[in-house]
Amino acid sequence: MSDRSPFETDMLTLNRYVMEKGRRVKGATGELTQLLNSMLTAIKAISSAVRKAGLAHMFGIAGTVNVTGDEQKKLDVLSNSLVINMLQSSYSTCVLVSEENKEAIITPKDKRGKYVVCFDPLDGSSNIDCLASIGTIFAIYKKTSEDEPSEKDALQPGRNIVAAGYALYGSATLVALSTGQGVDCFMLDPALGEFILVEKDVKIKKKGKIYSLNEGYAKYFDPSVTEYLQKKKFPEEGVSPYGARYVGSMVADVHRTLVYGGIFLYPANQKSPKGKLRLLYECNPIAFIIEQAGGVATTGTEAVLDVKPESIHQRVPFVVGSPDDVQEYLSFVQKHAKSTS
Ligand code: AMP
Ligand code: P6P
Repeated sequence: MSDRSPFETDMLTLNRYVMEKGRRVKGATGELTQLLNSMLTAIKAISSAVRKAGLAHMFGIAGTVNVTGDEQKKLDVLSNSLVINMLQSSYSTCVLVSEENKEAIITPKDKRGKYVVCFDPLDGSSNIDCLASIGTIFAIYKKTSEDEPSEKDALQPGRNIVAAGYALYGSATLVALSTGQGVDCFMLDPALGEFILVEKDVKIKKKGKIYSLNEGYAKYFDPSVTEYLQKKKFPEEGVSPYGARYVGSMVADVHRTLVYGGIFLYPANQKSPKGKLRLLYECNPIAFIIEQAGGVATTGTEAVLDVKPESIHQRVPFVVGSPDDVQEYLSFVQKHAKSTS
């Protein structure tokens, strides 16, 4: 009889892993476990749809736009309804905020639970038709007020996150998940239809060799960003320049940063003074994961997780990655702030 703990068996599925973690929490009712497993079922269904999209004529636009004016692709619409239906039927949610819905979605009274979920059902949609990697991002909070559920329940700083994660639909389908005790990664085995634990307590490198941002906006960058990039491309004698990588799907760029180290930037620029990425369902969940992996996530002026949200689709400048790389970037921001004050 093996004396290895259940956590050490190789074939540890994500559902079992989540269940066993929940059972170790004194007084847990199982509601979060139910919610996480429902989210993972939605991710499996999205993964299946993404892999079949070409054959099922799911490419191409749905002929609608979302709240922030992004053209909605058919897979966007399908993914969004999959997540909403799975989460509401988990009897664990009261408020949902989706990138695809202008208003917060209030769970019907007879299905309500204590959790608020903010999610981007299919991030990187512009990459769908060219088969580049795309992802799903989510963050889970506890409702804190006694009032009737409303979008105000979602306006919590990322520090309040109970659990967050992302799915990456790349050469394989991967889930990175944290419930506050580090980051664990799971790979979908399509033959089994199960996510299998592939790496526990993932930690980001202290410093990397890759920078990642859309240099098409170089004309509009703040001087601090321009100067930082100059240093990465033309370092002092004897230091190798950084490599540049940019997929244009944040989940793919962030996961590469988690695995290889380095820095991902979507800073403010003259065209987008608040940057492009949304705080509640893109930046906060990713910042939570990266901080749990020992990295840093900043708006340039404060930690992302400390931002007090004012609206559910608010954007923030977003720079995340290896601690030494993000701190070096911040040194340029501070230098320019001093010179302009
Ligand atoms: P619950 O009663 O199931 O909603 O759980 C109450 C709290 O216990 C959650 O908000 C978490 O902080 C913790 N917890 C419950 N289940 C899990 C789990 N599967 N993994 C990690 N933490 C959990
Ligand atoms: P740009 C995808 O639409 C997304 O929201 C993120 O996944 C990605 O990082 C960013 O936008 C890409 O934006 O302006 O570089 O095309």
